Amino acid sequence: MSSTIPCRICAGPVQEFFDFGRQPLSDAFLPVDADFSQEFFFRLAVGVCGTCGMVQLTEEVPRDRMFHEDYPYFSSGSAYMREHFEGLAKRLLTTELSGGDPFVVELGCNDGVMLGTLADSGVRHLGVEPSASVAAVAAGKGVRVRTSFFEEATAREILAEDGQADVIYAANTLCHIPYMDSILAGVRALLKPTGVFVFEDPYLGDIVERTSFDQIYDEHFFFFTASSVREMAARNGLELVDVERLTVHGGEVRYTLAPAGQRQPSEAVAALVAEEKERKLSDLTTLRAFGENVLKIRDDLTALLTRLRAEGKSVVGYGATAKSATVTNLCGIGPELVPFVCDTTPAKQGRLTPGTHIPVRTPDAFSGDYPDYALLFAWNHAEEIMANEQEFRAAGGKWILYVPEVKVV
Ligand code: DWN
Ligand code: SAH
Ligand code: ZN
Repeated sequence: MSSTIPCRICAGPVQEFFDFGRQPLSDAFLPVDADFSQEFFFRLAVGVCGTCGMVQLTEEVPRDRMFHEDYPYFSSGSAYMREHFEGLAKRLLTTELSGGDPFVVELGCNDGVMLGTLADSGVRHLGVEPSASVAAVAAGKGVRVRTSFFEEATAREILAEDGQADVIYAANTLCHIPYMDSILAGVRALLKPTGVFVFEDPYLGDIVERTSFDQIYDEHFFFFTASSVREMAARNGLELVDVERLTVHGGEVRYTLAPAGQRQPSEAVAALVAEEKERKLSDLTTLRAFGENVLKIRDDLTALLTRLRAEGKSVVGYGATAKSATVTNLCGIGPELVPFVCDTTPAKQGRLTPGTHIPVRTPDAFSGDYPDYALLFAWNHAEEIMANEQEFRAAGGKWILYVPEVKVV
């Protein structure tokens, strides 16, 4: 626990503060006849850099193991998220993309949930998306997409073909990329001097406040704060010029970076940096206390599920999220406690959850014969899901939540 590894941003010493132990790839849903002895595991642990304050994983999973032609997360699966991205696209059209012949590049455009709106409005755009499964869906929506990983070389190729961009955008993608030097060099090369790099990702401030520890899994390498992003930008010729807190995915921040010296940083930047300092957000004591809270949730959740099983109650999982891999594997929740998880994604249905091998079934399996309890793994979509599942409540069903603490509602 006490050894340090070099920070992926500044090479300073990263001190580990929580070890989740052996974990599988969060989106590697297995066929029922898979050879389990071949399943890939790694040690999931998080640390904080003593120099730049960036919170990050201490072990890196090779990117091709996670993002490939079978990647099963399709962003358009939530109506609420579709609205969120449509709203942003429309806002960009009246702001950063309102000049003559604007050009926008999105990293990790997935199934075109955001770019679809911009494509419909005829804006020059390009999505860069390594996972062919989701990129194909984007292309089907009329989105121009390039099936590759964004990095410096990709940026230079795009620059040669399309010229500089007014906006480079990434949602829930930048935090997935350990090789940040290459990304930011690419952004610098591809962005117009007047352009902006906008990205939104889960916010460490919310993760710590709500103990939403399941945001920590293989794909999420960095856990940003305004302070660490400001530092990261400054080391790479960029400047953090705006921050906006978002409620999606349990709490995120949308960061706006511009080439250094081009734009005046907003007051929101200084305010959020000051708040983080006041909270001692990146201090080891704060982060170790977060770790203690994680252990409490683990113990409470396993105790609750064990008691419900002893009482003969039925419990079903709701939403085969990537996040749930961390929960089920940390708590040791397998099919004996939760016999199946329902999920709307065809690519996950009929498969088994990574590491814990819980069958994933269609939502019909849930509504056909309501269980006594539903363990809400997709807690970040609680509002949308609970609104759609009012019959479950009417039938006497109860939801189990574990963020910010274990409770039955
Ligand atoms: O960062 C990431 C986020 C954006 O998406 C990726 N690394 C992977 C993925 O994480 P996740 O799987 O934890 O995301 P969600 O959005 O919480 O996943 C929701 C899951 O629940 C999907 O599999 C779809 C499913 N679902 C459902 O069955 N019924 C979702 C909704 C809204 C529903 O009503
Ligand atoms: N923007 C979507 C997708 C998030 S999932 C949303 O907010 O819902 C993360 C996505 O990042 C995946 O589709 C994955 O294939 C993609 N990704 C991972 N590494 C990438 C890289 N180097 N360049 C571009 N996309 C990448
Ligand atoms: Zn650092």
